[in-house]
Amino acid sequence: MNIRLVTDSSANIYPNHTPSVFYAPMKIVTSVKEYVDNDELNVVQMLSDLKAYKGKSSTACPSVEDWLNTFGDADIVYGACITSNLSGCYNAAMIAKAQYEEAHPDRKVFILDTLSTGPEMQLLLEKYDELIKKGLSFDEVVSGIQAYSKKTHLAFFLSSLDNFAKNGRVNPVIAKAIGVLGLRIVGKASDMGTLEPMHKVRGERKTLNQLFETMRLLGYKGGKVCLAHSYNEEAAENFKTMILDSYPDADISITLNRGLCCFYAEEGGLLCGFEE
Ligand code: X90
Repeated sequence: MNIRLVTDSSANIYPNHTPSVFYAPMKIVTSVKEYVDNDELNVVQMLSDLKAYKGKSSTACPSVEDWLNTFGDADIVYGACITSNLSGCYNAAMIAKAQYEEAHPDRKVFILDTLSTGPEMQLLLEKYDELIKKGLSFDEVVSGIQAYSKKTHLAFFLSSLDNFAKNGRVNPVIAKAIGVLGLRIVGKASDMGTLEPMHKVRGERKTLNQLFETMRLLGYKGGKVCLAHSYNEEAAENFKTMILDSYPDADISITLNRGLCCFYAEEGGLLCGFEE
């Protein structure tokens, strides 16, 4: 039985990722160039291009065909998608699922709308792998992942909401009120799968404290954590140390955001996916 895990590039999957995951790339688009968020993308170059570029920029989700490519010829496909409340990604994946199952009636696809993104998706993909390795049936894996996804969360800090506002993915009035130089926004993915800003903070120490406080409020008690930063390894390491001070046994990993998350989380941002 050929089983595949699939996701989109907002889950920050790199070559040789364990477990093995196939991903459909998002796109970052300007009037002069289209950046495909795949293994060939030079994110540093893209960010520096975008800094110099004064025009409009936006993003686009993978096409149905991109999704079908990730399915390959698997008998069973399990997927995790960025929140359907901010992207058409889930919708495209569900069309791909319908086409795939119609063309191959003996094959099955399940796509989870994670109502989140980035490192929370990474946790979900790792859980899928665990459930598959237990030898569970399709229905058992599906109910297992649905139960687990109710116990995982995403908290973050960002240094700007500009790209969210410009792309109509957060209220521009809120974005403007927050867009003061030097301030960071600490927030969470809401239960609806939207961005919920919660606090404005100045200074790294205060930011990390507020982020930790937010995690605790959401029920964090020492479970697994995935951190994903936009070229801010230092904050990620400091935050890891802060969590370990309170929970020495916590399993904490750190990854670098790929193109899509770097575009929205902007340079310096940190995303934190964790178990309750
Ligand atoms: O379809 C598309 O064009 C992609 C749109 C993606 C929009 C959201 C990207 C989020 C990246 C930023 C911080 C966390 C926000 C959490 C909200 C659920 C990560």
